[in-house]
Amino acid sequence: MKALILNSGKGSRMGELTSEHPKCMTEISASETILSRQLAQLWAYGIQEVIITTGLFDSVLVDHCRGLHIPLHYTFIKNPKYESTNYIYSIYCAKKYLLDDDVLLIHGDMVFENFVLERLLDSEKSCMAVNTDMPLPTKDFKAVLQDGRIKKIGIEYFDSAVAAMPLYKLKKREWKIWLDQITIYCERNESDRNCYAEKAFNEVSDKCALYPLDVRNMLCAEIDTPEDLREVRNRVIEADDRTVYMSFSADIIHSGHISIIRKAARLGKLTIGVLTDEVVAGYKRFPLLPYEERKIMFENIIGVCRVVEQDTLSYKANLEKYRPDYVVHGDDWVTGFLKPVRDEVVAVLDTYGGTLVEYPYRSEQKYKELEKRARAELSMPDARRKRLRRSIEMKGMVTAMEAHSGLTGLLVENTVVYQDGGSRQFDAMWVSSLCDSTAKGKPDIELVDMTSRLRTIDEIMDVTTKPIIFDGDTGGLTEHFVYTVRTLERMGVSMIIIEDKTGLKKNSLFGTEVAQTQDDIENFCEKIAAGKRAQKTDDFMICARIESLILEKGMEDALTRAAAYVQAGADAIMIHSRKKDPAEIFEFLRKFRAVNATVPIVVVPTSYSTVTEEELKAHGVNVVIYANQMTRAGVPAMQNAAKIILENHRAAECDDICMPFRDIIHLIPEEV
Ligand code: SPV
Ligand code: MG
Repeated sequence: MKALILNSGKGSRMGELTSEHPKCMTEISASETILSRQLAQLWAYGIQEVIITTGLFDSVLVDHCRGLHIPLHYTFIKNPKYESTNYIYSIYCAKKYLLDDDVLLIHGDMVFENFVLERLLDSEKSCMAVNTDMPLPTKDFKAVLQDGRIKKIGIEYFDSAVAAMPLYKLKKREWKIWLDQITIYCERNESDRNCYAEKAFNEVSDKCALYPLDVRNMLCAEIDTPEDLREVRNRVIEADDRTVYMSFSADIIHSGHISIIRKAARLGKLTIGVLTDEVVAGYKRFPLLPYEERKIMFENIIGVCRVVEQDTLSYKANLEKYRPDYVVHGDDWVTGFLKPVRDEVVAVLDTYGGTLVEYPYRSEQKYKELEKRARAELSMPDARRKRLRRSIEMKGMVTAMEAHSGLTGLLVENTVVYQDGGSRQFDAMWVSSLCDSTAKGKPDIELVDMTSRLRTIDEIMDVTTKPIIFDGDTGGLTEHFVYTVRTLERMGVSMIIIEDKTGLKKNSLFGTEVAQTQDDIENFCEKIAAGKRAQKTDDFMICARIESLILEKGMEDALTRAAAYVQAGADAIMIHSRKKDPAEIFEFLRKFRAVNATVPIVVVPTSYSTVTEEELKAHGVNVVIYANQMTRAGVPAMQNAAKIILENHRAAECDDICMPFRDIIHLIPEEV
């Protein structure tokens, strides 16, 4: 793509202003002339070849260009007959430099904003800038439209016409047709060299497909008179004050981000909304870098004027606060889960006349690789282990879902719901003794040994990145427990929960229906303290689970134990209940929080399942564990499929309740 700028005219309507230099050297701001602005814009948009036709003040213009130190490649063509010819002849003089390439044809007195240039350059077709919002000018160009194409250009057309500006992008094919006609004009007789080049176009417009590009309220104007100059100067100030907003969750910056930031920055002063850690973790994955680091990273990218916090997936609050002229985004959100967010952006921009600019989304393999590496990093023991503590600090309350295999782990890892313009996913995984045992067809009585339990964890870790909370049953003998702590910590598990029971452990949901013995406080405290002494990092958490309510030992006992376990070094307390309503849990929370505001509290609302996360959070809960729903949902579904096949002597009848095989395959990520 070459740019052709026509500057042979004398600009006599400008009066004094063009007495010593050509019109294109008129200052439109303290630091810019019409020409210097055009050239800087061309350079910013990657154009390297510029052909400038000159006339009067030829050398002044050449010196001006050279003095700008913009590294463009210039060809200056002086129209020797600038006094007696029009720019049709200047184009003819430059013809040999204009063959076999797309051409951006610009009149030397055109002032436009970057977005106009960008839209011209992005156009797949040959086009001319028009303005359908502008009243038809009496003296300037109009374009006659027919079937969506431009049929005639001239100052004399008013019917079916729109205001048009001499700023064109001409694809090679159309340009050749027009240029050939210009050549015919200039070679046949002297008088045909003194008309607008558009006259030649009008004769070949049937063959030369030229489309209007509507610039509407954007700055795109010619300067013919001192009055035009005054108006354009004001509009330049306005255009240069335009603001742009983008939002980012990225923690690894790659060339795709830089490229879209560069494009956005050309449209105006760019503000970047960096999504908070909580939002990123909710809709994508846990960020490798915390918000503060990501903020600094974006602040240091050239073209970024300001970085602000965006604390929801929704842009609404920030758009209303900053009222950017443009919001820039990839076009990947036109469909999919971000569509509601996009729709809201469009609606908010509409309220004050802002514009959404979307660029084609580039999902290149190398970017996918980076994302895979980020996920691999999150799955590493050190990174994974510490993330539970960080998530609790960050969100106040986190949720964990049961997983007992690689597949259920993947479901907990990847299930996301999009709700009310936001998104939700589980923060962690719970490796339940009940479900791990059930998956192996064994009772939940500490029969499945630690080697097997660790194998389950390993299977889950192999395919996931989320933090793991391990159900350690009673923790076994203190002498054994210390080894379990070390092993789990080394593997990258974040928390072990041990319950204050002793002897043959039975599942808590049996309550007092079976014989169960609660450990004495002293013994259990010693186990906790030994575990804390054994661990090597500060990240790993030992949570003491209180069974007093399950075993109907009373609230006082539960609270006494909680205080003692915290004193012994427990990093968190789990309070369990098998009541249908959360009253006793709420009572415990109220009383415990009255004396201890900080130690995290874990709950397992299996029997009192109507309670909401919001209610639990309001009562001071920090971790909510959904302890067995994967297993309980899976078993009847599998049982049903087995029965249907037995009843029908074939599988067809159960196809409807089965996931298509294609979808099952997609659940499992493949290494490439
Ligand atoms: C488990 O999931 O194994 C638990 C929680 O320990 S509960 O089944 O409620 O006891
Ligand atoms: Mg258990």
